[in-house]
Amino acid sequence: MLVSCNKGDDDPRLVIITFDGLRWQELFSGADESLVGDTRFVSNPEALKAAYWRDTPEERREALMPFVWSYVPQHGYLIGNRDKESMMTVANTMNFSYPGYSEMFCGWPDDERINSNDPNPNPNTSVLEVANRDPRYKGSVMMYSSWESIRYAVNNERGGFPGCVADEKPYVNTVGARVLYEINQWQNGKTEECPDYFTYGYALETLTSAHPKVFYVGFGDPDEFAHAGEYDRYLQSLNEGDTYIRRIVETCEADPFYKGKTTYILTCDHGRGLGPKFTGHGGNIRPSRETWFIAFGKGVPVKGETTHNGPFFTKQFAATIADILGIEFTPDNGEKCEPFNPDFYKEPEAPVASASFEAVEAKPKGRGLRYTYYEGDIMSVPQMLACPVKAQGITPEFSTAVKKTEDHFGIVFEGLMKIEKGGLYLLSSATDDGSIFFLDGQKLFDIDRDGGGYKGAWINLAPGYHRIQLQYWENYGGENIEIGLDGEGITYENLPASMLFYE
Ligand SMILES: [Ca+2]
Ligand SMILES: [Ca+2]
Ligand SMILES: [Zn+2]
Repeated sequence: MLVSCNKGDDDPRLVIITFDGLRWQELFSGADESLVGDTRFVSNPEALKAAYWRDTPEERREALMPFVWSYVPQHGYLIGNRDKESMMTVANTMNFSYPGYSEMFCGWPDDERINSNDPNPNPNTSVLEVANRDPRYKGSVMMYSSWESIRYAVNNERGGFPGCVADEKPYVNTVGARVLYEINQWQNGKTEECPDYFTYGYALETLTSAHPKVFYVGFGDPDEFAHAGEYDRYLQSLNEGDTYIRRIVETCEADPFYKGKTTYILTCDHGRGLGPKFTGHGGNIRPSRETWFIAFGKGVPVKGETTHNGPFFTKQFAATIADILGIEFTPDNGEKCEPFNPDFYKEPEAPVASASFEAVEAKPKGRGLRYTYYEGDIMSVPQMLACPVKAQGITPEFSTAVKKTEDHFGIVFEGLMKIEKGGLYLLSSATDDGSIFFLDGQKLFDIDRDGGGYKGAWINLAPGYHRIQLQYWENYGGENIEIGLDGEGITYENLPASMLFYE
Protein backbone atom coordinates (compact mmCIF):
# COMPACT_ATOMS: atom_id res chain seq x y z
CA MET A 1 0.00 0.00 0.00
CA LEU A 2 1.22 3.47 -0.84
CA VAL A 3 1.10 6.48 1.42
CA SER A 4 -2.41 7.33 0.40
CA CYS A 5 -5.56 5.90 -1.10
CA ASN A 6 -6.43 9.26 -2.59
CA LYS A 7 -6.31 8.10 -6.19
CA GLY A 8 -9.78 8.78 -7.49
CA ASP A 9 -10.41 11.44 -4.85
CA ASP A 10 -10.82 14.61 -6.90
CA ASP A 11 -10.68 17.04 -4.02
CA PRO A 12 -7.87 16.22 -1.58
CA ARG A 13 -6.05 18.72 0.67
CA LEU A 14 -2.42 18.42 1.60
CA VAL A 15 -0.41 20.09 4.39
CA ILE A 16 3.37 19.73 4.14
CA ILE A 17 5.57 20.61 7.13
CA THR A 18 9.39 20.49 7.15
CA PHE A 19 11.89 21.04 9.97
CA ASP A 20 15.40 22.07 8.95
CA GLY A 21 18.06 19.78 10.39
CA LEU A 22 15.83 18.03 12.96
CA ARG A 23 17.62 14.74 13.69
CA TRP A 24 15.83 11.39 13.77
CA GLN A 25 17.68 10.76 17.04
CA GLU A 26 15.60 13.35 18.92
CA LEU A 27 12.38 12.61 17.03
CA PHE A 28 12.47 8.93 18.00
CA SER A 29 14.44 8.94 21.27
CA GLY A 30 14.09 12.46 22.69
CA ALA A 31 16.94 14.21 24.49
CA ASP A 32 20.41 12.80 23.72
CA GLU A 33 22.15 11.39 26.81
CA SER A 34 25.56 12.50 25.52
CA LEU A 35 24.45 16.15 25.17
CA VAL A 36 21.70 16.88 27.68
CA GLY A 37 24.16 17.47 30.53
CA ASP A 38 27.09 18.90 28.51
CA THR A 39 27.68 22.46 29.72
CA ARG A 40 29.43 23.36 26.45
CA PHE A 41 26.02 23.13 24.77
CA VAL A 42 23.52 23.52 27.62
CA SER A 43 23.34 26.54 29.93
CA ASN A 44 21.22 24.89 32.64
CA PRO A 45 21.51 21.07 32.52
CA GLU A 46 19.28 20.53 35.57
CA ALA A 47 16.44 22.54 34.06
CA LEU A 48 16.84 20.85 30.68
CA LYS A 49 16.83 17.38 32.26
CA ALA A 50 13.78 18.23 34.34
CA ALA A 51 11.98 19.21 31.15
CA TYR A 52 13.09 16.45 28.78
CA TRP A 53 15.19 13.75 30.44
CA ARG A 54 13.37 10.50 31.23
CA ASP A 55 14.49 6.89 31.74
CA THR A 56 13.41 5.43 28.40
CA PRO A 57 13.54 6.67 24.78
CA GLU A 58 9.73 6.35 24.61
CA GLU A 59 9.22 8.59 27.67
CA ARG A 60 11.84 11.07 26.43
CA ARG A 61 10.29 11.50 23.01
CA GLU A 62 6.83 11.93 24.54
CA ALA A 63 8.22 14.63 26.83
CA LEU A 64 9.85 16.38 23.88
CA MET A 65 7.14 16.02 21.19
CA PRO A 66 3.93 15.09 23.01
CA PHE A 67 1.54 15.79 20.13
CA VAL A 68 3.50 13.78 17.56
CA TRP A 69 3.71 10.78 19.88
CA SER A 70 0.11 10.90 21.08
CA TYR A 71 -1.51 11.60 17.71
CA VAL A 72 0.52 10.23 14.80
CA PRO A 73 0.64 6.54 15.86
CA GLN A 74 -3.19 6.53 15.87
CA HIS A 75 -3.55 8.39 12.57
CA GLY A 76 -0.63 7.36 10.37
CA TYR A 77 2.99 6.27 10.50
CA LEU A 78 6.59 7.31 11.03
CA ILE A 79 9.72 6.00 9.34
CA GLY A 80 13.40 6.60 10.04
CA ASN A 81 14.12 5.15 13.51
CA ARG A 82 17.46 3.51 12.74
CA ASP A 83 17.60 2.03 16.24
CA LYS A 84 14.71 -0.13 14.99
CA GLU A 85 16.14 -0.70 11.51
CA SER A 86 13.92 1.79 9.70
CA MET A 87 16.34 3.42 7.27
CA MET A 88 15.95 6.69 5.38
CA THR A 89 18.61 8.97 3.90
CA VAL A 90 18.98 11.79 1.42
CA ALA A 91 20.12 10.59 -2.00
CA ASN A 92 22.26 13.70 -2.50
CA THR A 93 25.85 13.71 -1.20
CA MET A 94 25.75 17.30 0.11
CA ASN A 95 23.80 16.76 3.37
CA PHE A 96 22.91 20.43 3.63
CA SER A 97 19.75 22.43 3.15
CA TYR A 98 19.13 23.64 -0.41
CA PRO A 99 20.12 20.26 -1.91
CA GLY A 100 17.79 18.61 0.64
CA TYR A 101 14.79 20.77 -0.26
CA SER A 102 15.54 20.44 -3.96
CA GLU A 103 15.66 16.65 -3.61
CA MET A 104 12.41 16.43 -1.63
CA PHE A 105 10.40 18.71 -3.95
CA CYS A 106 12.09 18.01 -7.32
CA GLY A 107 12.48 14.27 -6.75
CA TRP A 108 16.16 13.65 -7.49
CA PRO A 109 19.65 14.50 -6.21
CA ASP A 110 21.08 17.00 -8.72
CA ASP A 111 24.57 17.11 -7.16
CA GLU A 112 26.17 18.65 -10.25
CA ARG A 113 24.12 21.84 -10.13
CA ILE A 114 22.58 21.92 -6.65
CA ASN A 115 25.61 22.38 -4.41
CA SER A 116 25.05 25.74 -2.71
CA ASN A 117 22.59 27.29 -0.23
CA ASP A 118 22.44 30.59 -2.13
CA PRO A 119 18.97 31.98 -2.89
CA ASN A 120 18.98 31.22 -6.62
CA PRO A 121 16.08 29.78 -8.66
CA ASN A 122 16.20 26.00 -9.00
CA PRO A 123 16.84 24.79 -12.58
CA ASN A 124 14.71 21.72 -11.71
CA THR A 125 10.92 21.50 -11.77
CA SER A 126 9.31 21.11 -8.36
CA VAL A 127 6.21 19.03 -7.76
CA LEU A 128 4.52 22.16 -6.32
CA GLU A 129 4.96 23.91 -9.70
CA VAL A 130 3.33 20.94 -11.41
CA ALA A 131 0.48 20.93 -8.86
CA ASN A 132 -0.19 24.61 -9.51
CA ARG A 133 -0.53 23.88 -13.25
CA ASP A 134 -3.32 21.38 -12.56
CA PRO A 135 -6.78 23.00 -12.84
CA ARG A 136 -7.81 21.36 -9.54
CA TYR A 137 -5.06 23.16 -7.60
CA LYS A 138 -4.29 26.27 -9.65
CA GLY A 139 -4.21 29.29 -7.33
CA SER A 140 -4.58 26.99 -4.33
CA VAL A 141 -0.90 26.15 -3.75
CA MET A 142 0.76 28.35 -1.11
CA MET A 143 3.83 28.33 1.13
CA TYR A 144 5.56 30.06 4.02
CA SER A 145 9.05 29.33 5.27
CA SER A 146 11.43 30.81 7.80
CA TRP A 147 14.45 30.55 5.47
CA GLU A 148 14.49 32.46 2.19
CA SER A 149 16.27 29.87 0.01
CA ILE A 150 13.42 27.35 0.31
CA ARG A 151 11.24 29.60 -1.83
CA TYR A 152 13.89 29.36 -4.56
CA ALA A 153 14.37 25.62 -4.13
CA VAL A 154 10.65 25.02 -4.83
CA ASN A 155 10.50 27.72 -7.55
CA ASN A 156 7.37 29.51 -6.36
CA GLU A 157 7.96 32.47 -8.69
CA ARG A 158 8.28 30.43 -11.87
CA GLY A 159 5.47 28.18 -10.63
CA GLY A 160 3.23 31.19 -10.06
CA PHE A 161 2.16 30.35 -6.51
CA PRO A 162 2.52 32.62 -3.47
CA GLY A 163 5.53 32.01 -1.27
CA CYS A 164 6.66 34.18 1.57
CA VAL A 165 9.87 33.95 3.59
CA ALA A 166 11.98 35.63 6.26
CA ASP A 167 11.39 39.41 6.18
CA GLU A 168 9.04 39.51 3.17
CA LYS A 169 5.61 41.09 3.39
CA PRO A 170 2.94 38.39 3.84
CA TYR A 171 0.63 37.67 0.91
CA VAL A 172 -2.38 37.15 3.16
CA ASN A 173 -3.80 40.48 4.25
CA THR A 174 -5.28 39.65 7.65
CA VAL A 175 -4.89 41.69 10.82
CA GLY A 176 -2.88 38.84 12.36
CA ALA A 177 -0.48 38.59 9.42
CA ARG A 178 0.03 42.37 9.33
CA VAL A 179 0.82 42.46 13.06
CA LEU A 180 3.29 39.57 12.76
CA TYR A 181 4.99 41.34 9.87
CA GLU A 182 5.31 44.57 11.85
CA ILE A 183 6.77 42.82 14.88
CA ASN A 184 9.21 40.91 12.68
CA GLN A 185 10.34 44.19 11.08
CA TRP A 186 10.89 45.83 14.47
CA GLN A 187 12.66 42.80 15.92
CA ASN A 188 14.70 41.52 13.02
CA GLY A 189 14.57 43.95 10.09
CA LYS A 190 16.01 42.54 6.88
CA THR A 191 17.03 38.91 7.39
CA GLU A 192 17.52 35.67 5.48
CA GLU A 193 15.66 33.77 8.16
CA CYS A 194 12.96 34.66 10.66
CA PRO A 195 12.19 32.89 13.95
CA ASP A 196 9.74 30.03 13.52
CA TYR A 197 7.00 31.57 15.66
CA PHE A 198 6.42 34.13 12.89
CA THR A 199 6.22 31.41 10.25
CA TYR A 200 3.85 29.47 12.48
CA GLY A 201 1.60 32.52 12.84
CA TYR A 202 1.62 33.16 9.07
CA ALA A 203 0.76 29.49 8.48
CA LEU A 204 -2.35 29.68 10.66
CA GLU A 205 -3.39 33.01 9.13
CA THR A 206 -3.08 31.50 5.64
CA LEU A 207 -4.91 28.26 6.43
CA THR A 208 -7.84 30.08 8.07
CA SER A 209 -8.17 32.97 5.61
CA ALA A 210 -7.01 31.68 2.19
CA HIS A 211 -7.83 27.96 2.43
CA PRO A 212 -5.10 26.64 0.12
CA LYS A 213 -5.64 23.04 -0.97
CA VAL A 214 -1.89 22.46 -1.00
CA PHE A 215 -0.05 24.25 1.79
CA TYR A 216 3.63 24.03 2.66
CA VAL A 217 5.23 25.47 5.80
CA GLY A 218 9.00 25.21 6.37
CA PHE A 219 10.44 25.73 9.87
CA GLY A 220 14.12 26.47 10.53
CA ASP A 221 14.82 27.04 14.25
CA PRO A 222 16.26 23.55 14.97
CA ASP A 223 19.09 24.07 12.46
CA GLU A 224 19.81 27.60 13.69
CA PHE A 225 20.14 26.64 17.35
CA ALA A 226 22.13 23.49 16.60
CA HIS A 227 24.65 25.46 14.48
CA ALA A 228 24.94 27.93 17.35
CA GLY A 229 25.92 25.01 19.61
CA GLU A 230 22.86 25.52 21.84
CA TYR A 231 21.48 22.03 22.46
CA ASP A 232 18.99 23.36 25.01
CA ARG A 233 17.44 25.80 22.55
CA TYR A 234 17.55 23.13 19.83
CA LEU A 235 15.42 20.85 22.05
CA GLN A 236 13.17 23.75 22.97
CA SER A 237 12.60 24.48 19.25
CA LEU A 238 11.52 20.85 18.73
CA ASN A 239 9.07 21.12 21.58
CA GLU A 240 7.69 24.35 20.11
CA GLY A 241 7.61 22.70 16.66
CA ASP A 242 5.44 19.96 18.16
CA THR A 243 3.00 22.67 19.28
CA TYR A 244 3.06 24.19 15.77
CA ILE A 245 2.08 20.81 14.33
CA ARG A 246 -0.66 20.39 16.94
CA ARG A 247 -2.18 23.81 16.28
CA ILE A 248 -2.04 23.37 12.50
CA VAL A 249 -3.82 20.01 12.75
CA GLU A 250 -6.36 21.27 15.29
CA THR A 251 -7.06 24.34 13.14
CA CYS A 252 -7.54 22.28 9.99
CA GLU A 253 -9.63 19.58 11.63
CA ALA A 254 -11.95 22.24 13.09
CA ASP A 255 -12.54 23.77 9.65
CA PRO A 256 -15.07 22.14 7.28
CA PHE A 257 -12.78 22.98 4.34
CA TYR A 258 -10.06 20.65 5.70
CA LYS A 259 -11.81 18.41 8.21
CA GLY A 260 -11.43 14.74 7.29
CA LYS A 261 -10.10 15.63 3.81
CA THR A 262 -6.51 16.49 4.65
CA THR A 263 -3.31 14.46 4.48
CA TYR A 264 -0.32 15.72 6.50
CA ILE A 265 3.27 14.87 5.60
CA LEU A 266 6.43 15.92 7.45
CA THR A 267 10.16 15.50 6.87
CA CYS A 268 13.57 17.16 7.28
CA ASP A 269 16.19 18.27 4.73
CA HIS A 270 19.17 16.57 6.41
CA GLY A 271 20.30 15.11 9.72
CA ARG A 272 23.23 16.17 11.89
CA GLY A 273 26.51 14.86 13.29
CA LEU A 274 26.69 12.70 16.43
CA GLY A 275 27.60 13.79 19.98
CA PRO A 276 29.37 17.17 20.01
CA LYS A 277 29.17 17.16 16.20
CA PHE A 278 25.39 17.69 16.38
CA THR A 279 26.25 21.32 15.64
CA GLY A 280 27.19 20.46 12.05
CA HIS A 281 26.13 18.60 8.95
CA GLY A 282 27.44 18.24 5.41
CA GLY A 283 29.01 15.80 3.00
CA ASN A 284 31.91 15.09 5.34
CA ILE A 285 29.62 14.35 8.31
CA ARG A 286 28.25 10.94 7.42
CA PRO A 287 25.29 10.65 9.84
CA SER A 288 23.89 13.94 8.56
CA ARG A 289 22.50 12.15 5.50
CA GLU A 290 20.01 10.31 7.75
CA THR A 291 16.42 11.61 7.54
CA TRP A 292 12.84 10.67 8.58
CA PHE A 293 9.30 10.87 7.26
CA ILE A 294 5.87 11.17 8.90
CA ALA A 295 2.44 10.85 7.26
CA PHE A 296 -1.00 10.93 8.84
CA GLY A 297 -4.57 11.94 8.13
CA LYS A 298 -6.73 11.24 5.10
CA GLY A 299 -5.87 8.04 3.23
CA VAL A 300 -2.76 7.20 5.27
CA PRO A 301 -2.49 3.64 6.59
CA VAL A 302 -2.32 3.56 10.40
CA LYS A 303 0.94 1.75 11.12
CA GLY A 304 2.43 3.79 13.96
CA GLU A 305 6.19 3.72 14.36
CA THR A 306 7.41 1.40 11.61
CA THR A 307 10.49 -0.81 11.93
CA HIS A 308 12.71 -3.03 9.77
CA ASN A 309 11.87 -1.23 6.54
CA GLY A 310 13.56 0.73 3.78
CA PRO A 311 15.93 1.89 2.61
CA PHE A 312 13.88 5.02 1.88
CA PHE A 313 15.13 8.22 0.27
CA THR A 314 14.15 11.86 0.67
CA LYS A 315 13.65 12.05 -3.13
CA GLN A 316 10.48 9.91 -2.68
CA PHE A 317 8.82 12.90 -1.01
CA ALA A 318 7.95 14.52 -4.37
CA ALA A 319 6.42 11.26 -5.66
CA THR A 320 4.40 11.02 -2.44
CA ILE A 321 3.01 14.54 -2.92
CA ALA A 322 2.09 13.66 -6.53
CA ASP A 323 0.41 10.45 -5.34
CA ILE A 324 -1.67 12.23 -2.70
CA LEU A 325 -2.74 14.95 -5.17
CA GLY A 326 -3.32 12.49 -8.01
CA ILE A 327 -1.03 14.37 -10.42
CA GLU A 328 1.60 13.09 -12.86
CA PHE A 329 5.12 14.01 -11.85
CA THR A 330 8.39 12.94 -13.45
CA PRO A 331 11.58 14.48 -12.05
CA ASP A 332 13.78 16.35 -14.54
CA ASN A 333 16.29 13.48 -14.62
CA GLY A 334 13.50 11.31 -16.10
CA GLU A 335 13.57 8.78 -13.24
CA LYS A 336 10.29 8.41 -11.37
CA CYS A 337 10.45 7.44 -7.70
CA GLU A 338 7.93 5.35 -5.79
CA PRO A 339 5.84 7.13 -3.12
CA PHE A 340 6.68 6.12 0.45
CA ASN A 341 5.33 2.71 1.35
CA PRO A 342 5.98 1.77 4.99
CA ASP A 343 5.80 -1.94 4.09
CA PHE A 344 8.76 -1.68 1.68
CA TYR A 345 11.87 -3.62 2.64
CA LYS A 346 14.89 -4.53 0.56
CA GLU A 347 17.66 -6.76 1.91
CA PRO A 348 20.98 -4.86 1.86
CA GLU A 349 23.32 -6.24 -0.78
CA ALA A 350 26.48 -7.88 0.53
CA PRO A 351 29.46 -5.61 -0.15
CA VAL A 352 31.91 -6.59 -2.89
CA ALA A 353 35.57 -5.58 -2.75
CA SER A 354 36.54 -3.17 -5.53
CA ALA A 355 40.28 -3.82 -5.06
CA SER A 356 42.78 -5.84 -3.02
CA PHE A 357 45.91 -4.52 -1.31
CA GLU A 358 48.89 -6.66 -0.30
CA ALA A 359 50.94 -5.62 2.73
CA VAL A 360 54.04 -3.50 2.00
CA GLU A 361 57.65 -3.85 3.14
CA ALA A 362 58.06 -1.30 5.92
CA LYS A 363 60.34 -0.40 8.81
CA PRO A 364 58.19 1.50 11.31
CA LYS A 365 60.19 3.74 13.67
CA GLY A 366 57.41 4.51 16.11
CA ARG A 367 53.78 5.38 16.73
CA GLY A 368 52.22 8.29 14.86
CA LEU A 369 52.20 9.93 11.45
CA ARG A 370 54.68 12.33 9.85
CA TYR A 371 53.10 15.64 8.96
CA THR A 372 54.04 18.65 6.88
CA TYR A 373 52.12 21.84 7.62
CA TYR A 374 51.46 24.64 5.09
CA GLU A 375 49.74 28.01 5.24
CA GLY A 376 48.21 30.07 2.45
CA ASP A 377 45.01 30.86 0.56
CA ILE A 378 44.50 27.23 -0.47
CA MET A 379 41.66 25.97 -2.67
CA SER A 380 43.21 22.72 -3.98
CA VAL A 381 45.89 20.16 -3.17
CA PRO A 382 48.29 21.43 -5.91
CA GLN A 383 47.94 24.98 -4.51
CA MET A 384 48.73 23.71 -1.01
CA LEU A 385 51.86 21.86 -2.15
CA ALA A 386 53.14 25.12 -3.71
CA CYS A 387 52.77 27.00 -0.39
CA PRO A 388 55.65 27.48 2.06
CA VAL A 389 56.17 24.72 4.64
CA LYS A 390 55.60 26.20 8.11
CA ALA A 391 56.19 23.15 10.29
CA GLN A 392 56.97 19.42 10.26
CA GLY A 393 56.83 16.69 12.88
CA ILE A 394 55.03 13.63 14.22
CA THR A 395 51.37 13.64 15.23
CA PRO A 396 49.54 10.71 16.88
CA GLU A 397 46.60 10.51 14.45
CA PHE A 398 44.64 12.20 11.69
CA SER A 399 43.42 15.52 13.09
CA THR A 400 43.84 19.24 12.62
CA ALA A 401 45.44 19.59 16.08
CA VAL A 402 48.78 20.70 14.55
CA LYS A 403 47.22 23.79 12.93
CA LYS A 404 48.66 27.15 13.98
CA THR A 405 45.75 29.19 12.65
CA GLU A 406 42.00 28.62 12.37
CA ASP A 407 41.74 28.89 8.58
CA HIS A 408 43.76 28.82 5.34
CA PHE A 409 46.18 25.98 6.05
CA GLY A 410 47.05 22.54 4.72
CA ILE A 411 48.51 19.33 6.18
CA VAL A 412 50.09 16.32 4.47
CA PHE A 413 50.04 13.17 6.65
CA GLU A 414 52.26 10.18 5.77
CA GLY A 415 52.70 6.86 7.51
CA LEU A 416 51.66 3.24 7.88
CA MET A 417 48.35 1.65 8.83
CA LYS A 418 48.75 -1.69 10.60
CA ILE A 419 46.08 -4.28 9.81
CA GLU A 420 45.94 -7.18 12.31
CA LYS A 421 43.31 -9.27 10.61
CA GLY A 422 43.13 -9.48 6.82
CA GLY A 423 39.76 -9.26 5.11
CA LEU A 424 37.04 -7.06 3.66
CA TYR A 425 36.92 -3.47 4.98
CA LEU A 426 35.07 -0.27 4.23
CA LEU A 427 37.83 2.35 4.16
CA SER A 428 36.60 5.94 4.02
CA SER A 429 37.72 9.52 4.00
CA ALA A 430 35.60 12.46 5.20
CA THR A 431 37.20 15.89 5.22
CA ASP A 432 36.35 19.60 5.47
CA ASP A 433 37.66 21.05 3.26
CA GLY A 434 39.34 19.18 0.39
CA SER A 435 41.71 16.23 0.35
CA ILE A 436 43.26 13.40 -1.63
CA PHE A 437 43.93 10.04 0.07
CA PHE A 438 46.48 7.48 -1.16
CA LEU A 439 46.72 3.83 -0.13
CA ASP A 440 49.87 1.86 -0.97
CA GLY A 441 50.78 4.44 -3.62
CA GLN A 442 47.36 4.37 -5.28
CA LYS A 443 45.07 7.41 -5.31
CA LEU A 444 41.93 6.09 -3.59
CA PHE A 445 39.74 9.09 -2.62
CA ASP A 446 39.76 12.44 -4.41
CA ILE A 447 37.57 15.02 -2.65
CA ASP A 448 39.74 17.97 -3.65
CA ARG A 449 37.01 20.61 -3.52
CA ASP A 450 35.89 23.48 -1.28
CA GLY A 451 33.55 22.06 1.36
CA GLY A 452 35.13 18.62 1.03
CA GLY A 453 32.89 15.57 1.35
CA TYR A 454 32.90 11.81 1.94
CA LYS A 455 34.16 8.88 -0.09
CA GLY A 456 34.43 5.24 0.85
CA ALA A 457 35.31 1.92 -0.79
CA TRP A 458 35.03 -1.75 0.14
CA ILE A 459 38.50 -3.26 -0.27
CA ASN A 460 40.42 -6.37 0.72
CA LEU A 461 43.32 -5.57 3.03
CA ALA A 462 46.03 -8.15 3.69
CA PRO A 463 47.38 -8.30 7.28
CA GLY A 464 50.52 -6.20 7.88
CA TYR A 465 51.49 -2.62 7.04
CA HIS A 466 49.86 -0.43 4.40
CA ARG A 467 51.34 2.91 3.35
CA ILE A 468 48.90 5.82 3.67
CA GLN A 469 49.05 9.47 2.76
CA LEU A 470 46.44 12.22 3.17
CA GLN A 471 46.88 15.58 1.44
CA TYR A 472 44.41 17.84 3.24
CA TRP A 473 43.60 21.54 3.20
CA GLU A 474 41.23 23.91 4.99
CA ASN A 475 39.79 27.03 3.38
CA TYR A 476 37.72 28.58 6.19
CA GLY A 477 34.96 27.87 8.72
CA GLY A 478 34.70 24.40 10.26
CA GLU A 479 37.36 21.78 9.63
CA ASN A 480 37.33 18.03 10.03
CA ILE A 481 39.33 14.91 9.16
CA GLU A 482 38.02 11.36 9.55
CA ILE A 483 39.71 8.35 7.99
CA GLY A 484 37.25 5.57 8.85
CA LEU A 485 37.67 1.80 8.85
CA ASP A 486 34.85 -0.71 9.21
CA GLY A 487 34.95 -4.51 8.94
CA GLU A 488 36.38 -7.72 10.44
CA GLY A 489 34.99 -6.88 13.86
CA ILE A 490 36.20 -3.26 14.07
CA THR A 491 34.41 0.06 13.53
CA TYR A 492 36.47 3.24 13.64
CA GLU A 493 35.12 6.64 12.68
CA ASN A 494 38.75 7.75 12.69
CA LEU A 495 41.77 5.44 12.68
CA PRO A 496 43.05 5.11 16.28
CA ALA A 497 46.64 6.00 17.19
CA SER A 498 47.31 2.32 17.95
CA MET A 499 47.07 1.48 14.21
CA LEU A 500 49.33 4.29 12.95
CA PHE A 501 53.14 4.30 12.54
CA TYR A 502 55.79 6.43 10.82
CA GLU A 503 58.90 5.44 8.91
CA1 LIG B 1 38.65 26.68 10.04
CA1 LIG C 1 36.17 24.52 6.12
ZN1 LIG D 1 22.37 23.85 8.58
